[in-house]
Amino acid sequence: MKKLMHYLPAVALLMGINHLMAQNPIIRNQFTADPSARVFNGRVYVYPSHDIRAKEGMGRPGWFCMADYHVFSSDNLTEWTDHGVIVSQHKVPWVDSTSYSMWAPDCIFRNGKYYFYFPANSTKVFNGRKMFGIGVAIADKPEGPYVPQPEPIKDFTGTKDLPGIDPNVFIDKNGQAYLYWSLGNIYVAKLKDNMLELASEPQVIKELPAKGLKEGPWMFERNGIYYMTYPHVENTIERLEYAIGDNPLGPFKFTGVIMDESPMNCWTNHHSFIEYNNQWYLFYHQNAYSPKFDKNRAICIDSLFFNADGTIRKVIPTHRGVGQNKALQQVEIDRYSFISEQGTTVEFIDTSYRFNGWKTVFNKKDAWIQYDAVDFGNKKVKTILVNTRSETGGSVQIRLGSTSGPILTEIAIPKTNQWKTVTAKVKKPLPGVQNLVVISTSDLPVEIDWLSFR
Ligand code: FUB
Repeated sequence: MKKLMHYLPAVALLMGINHLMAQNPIIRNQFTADPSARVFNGRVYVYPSHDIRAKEGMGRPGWFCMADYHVFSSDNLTEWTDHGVIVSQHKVPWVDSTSYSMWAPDCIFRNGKYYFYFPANSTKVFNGRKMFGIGVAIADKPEGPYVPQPEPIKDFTGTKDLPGIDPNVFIDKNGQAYLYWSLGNIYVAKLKDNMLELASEPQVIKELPAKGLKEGPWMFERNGIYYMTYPHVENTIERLEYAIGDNPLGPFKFTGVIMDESPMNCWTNHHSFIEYNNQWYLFYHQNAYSPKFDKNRAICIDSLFFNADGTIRKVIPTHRGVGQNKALQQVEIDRYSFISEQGTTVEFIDTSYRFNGWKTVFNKKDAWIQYDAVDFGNKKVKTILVNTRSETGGSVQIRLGSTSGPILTEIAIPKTNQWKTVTAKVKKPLPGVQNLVVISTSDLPVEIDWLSFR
């Protein structure tokens, strides 16, 4: 069974099935990091880095290891399509194809073309270290195929490669494009209309906190305010901060923290913002599938809100993430909205293959977990399916809305060492979008992987 689960993603890809369900993390069959999200033609596209497990001979041991980029898209932020590899270190002429250094990218649309910007090590040296250059690959469609330019972006003299990582491109309302990047600090320069050459001398964005690494810039404009947002090491690891100004080149004023340091101690964070269907979202990463090695990360989304004065309300990372979960699909309650203080834990199903996800473990009577926004549509469901395991047997109750909401069903969980899908009748037909609460009704330990409705 375990072996089969290992191969399922590969089998699915071979069969052309590459739709991924999601809460947080949103991509659940591979490591992803540094999400740059864009809305193109009414659809959300995410261009992340692609962390992989390093093996002998693959770059620097114990460090980031990235050989290529995938792009993912969705129209509901819940179901994601993996469009596969769009750029690989083996197919860009200037990239050192042994470096596994394809770090945080970005993509932007201009004059009928999609420009994908990515940093990677070239074979050159800068300040005594392997040099990071910034490349561009161009496509007619957001998902590619992308054709890499033969050379990385040059500096303003046009003679030397521009050193830098974490490119981010912003096009202002007047059509002027700007390239932001980092190299300890954050830099900006105007781009020519061809999107491939600098149109101004690079300048450092000086007004950001002087101490501590700053990287991963993401610029956006809202209601005339220009937001320079970036991860910064204020203490020991990165947190997301922002500064505002009234011009893409600044000056900016440090304004606040968007997201605190990772509760999982992931040293990096890296983010982007989109507004989609009248809601703002923050894309970021954590090390959810790799708690002990924070160079294997996983991208997440949470909703983001502005105050009336344009300041950003701090975003608390959640498991539930965003979007509705269709009731006929699997509802992974371990990606909960709320959880009881005692008696409920969330654990990996298989620590030797963490992409199998998590399970909810109830150990106490009245322990509960709440999962919000399950969409029943017009379907009058009659049955609930619960994928469960319990060495003792036990029982759970499903309620609507809250721990004291109407009881939908009570389920006897049989004694079983193996995962088993148990079914029960649902008492009331459920229209629309509902919040579900699962409550243990005995002190006997019960594990639940997912539930679903028919
Ligand atoms: O993913 C590699 C590097 O880690 C990125 O370029 C940085 O922004 C940080 O997330």
